[in-house]
Amino acid sequence: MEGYLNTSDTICAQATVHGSSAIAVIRVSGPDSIDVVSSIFKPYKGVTFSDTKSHNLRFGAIYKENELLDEVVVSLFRAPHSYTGEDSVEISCHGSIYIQQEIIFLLLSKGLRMARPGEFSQRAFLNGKMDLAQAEAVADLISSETLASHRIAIQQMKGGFSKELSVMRQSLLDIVSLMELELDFSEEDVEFADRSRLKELLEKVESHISGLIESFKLGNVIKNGVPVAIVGATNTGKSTLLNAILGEERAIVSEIHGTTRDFIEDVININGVAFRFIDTAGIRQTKEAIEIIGIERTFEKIKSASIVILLLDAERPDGFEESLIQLKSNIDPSFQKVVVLINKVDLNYSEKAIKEMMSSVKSEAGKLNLALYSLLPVSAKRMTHMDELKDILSNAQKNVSIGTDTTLVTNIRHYQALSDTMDALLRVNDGLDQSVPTDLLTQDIREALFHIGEIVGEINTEELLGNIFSKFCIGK
Ligand SMILES: Nc1nc2c(ncn2[C@@H]2O[C@H](COP(=O)(O)OP(=O)(O)OP(=O)(O)O)[C@@H](O)[C@H]2O)c(=O)[nH]1
Ligand SMILES: [Mg+2]
Repeated sequence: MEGYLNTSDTICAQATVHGSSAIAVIRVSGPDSIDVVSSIFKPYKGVTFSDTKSHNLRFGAIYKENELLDEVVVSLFRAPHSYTGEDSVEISCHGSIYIQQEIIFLLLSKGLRMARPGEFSQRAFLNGKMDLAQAEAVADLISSETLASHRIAIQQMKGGFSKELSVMRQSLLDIVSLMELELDFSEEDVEFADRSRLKELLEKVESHISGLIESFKLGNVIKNGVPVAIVGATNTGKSTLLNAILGEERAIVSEIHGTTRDFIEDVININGVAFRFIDTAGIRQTKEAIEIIGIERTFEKIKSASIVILLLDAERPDGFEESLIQLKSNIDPSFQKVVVLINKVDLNYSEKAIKEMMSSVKSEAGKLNLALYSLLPVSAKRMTHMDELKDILSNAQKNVSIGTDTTLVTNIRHYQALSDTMDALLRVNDGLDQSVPTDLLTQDIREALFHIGEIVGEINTEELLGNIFSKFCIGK
């Protein structure tokens, strides 16, 4: 991670994906950007490149040993009015792999250095163009694949989250400065800060922070996909269902019981929300060591799912009860929804027979006091009712369709820092109740401030920065 705080040299990297494309962009940033690009690029008309005004485009040629390498368009941004806050240049060349490589080689031969992953954004952070939470949102924005995750990232990148944090930070600073004033006058035994007023202010901040901590559940789900576990006895058609939903042969299907040993997962987008489907090992009594591990994992996957799809086999109605009992004892109805599917109804069942199966499931669930979000007969093999199933899932996650100004915490680092902030504030709360001396209380508030500061990067270490920015792609 060495050198993550060093911004004195000039870096370059390809900003577009590797491989051939119509156009590719090569990015250069740092004090020598303009001089170095001037030495390899000649505009066709007008002033030399180094005399170009900021935010202008120039059309011209790049030569390699007097041979035309490419005709390119080059944009120039002078410090501090650029993404990184430094002098920056972007070369748009034709996207052949050869041209891209040769331009990079030319730049390196003039003394530039290849950028590390995320180094452009990291420089933007170090030059005060954005805070750490915003810089992290840039990475989230690039990797967001659904409307919901896009919205969260945009909101955070525009500074919505940072603003909320700064309001809370200010409240805490107000509180702590009142208390510290009190300490200065401690001999005179005055209380500038009315204790009940302090408590009120603290509680306001606490409820805000606990809201943000709570939002992580949803935020995480949006970022990584709503986890949907497909569970049931062996051979009920779980893997067939996964394949039907994904529209590809992702999991092995066979008539042998216990085919799926380890869970398999994949993400698809349903109405703008990512769902992560997890096919699990079928549940049955077994002595087979590997299968036992697989079944243990099934139970773990049930625990972390937002939605659990229980698959029942129409051919084996005698197994319905046991499956429902097992499910009931493994879910938490306060946050998990259960969708029960009766599978294989393509096997010549009359409508009456299907209805009977449905009502028997309903009555079993009723006896167990197990709330079913939905109950649906399907054929995974024939892919019937798949659109209906997707609508059911989509509705079950309605609250995931978030507005444009909602703040959701999606980053585990932020979640951790908020939890640490909360712990410190709760200590202050207890301290106020127990009339703990003011200087100890202020210490805990200072600690809370420290953890909030960690999120936006007011407190940073080289190691932390290296850790965050190394997860970016090169060129960003
Ligand atoms: N007729 C019919 N057969 C199905 C249907 N869905 C699955 N099957 C068959 O049922 C058998 C088991 O399917 P799988 O998808 O492997 O079942 P599973 O639940 O993943 O089984 P395990 O991984 O062993 O727990 C296969 O022979 C499938 O072709 C269906 O809707 N109709
Ligand atoms: Mg399977």
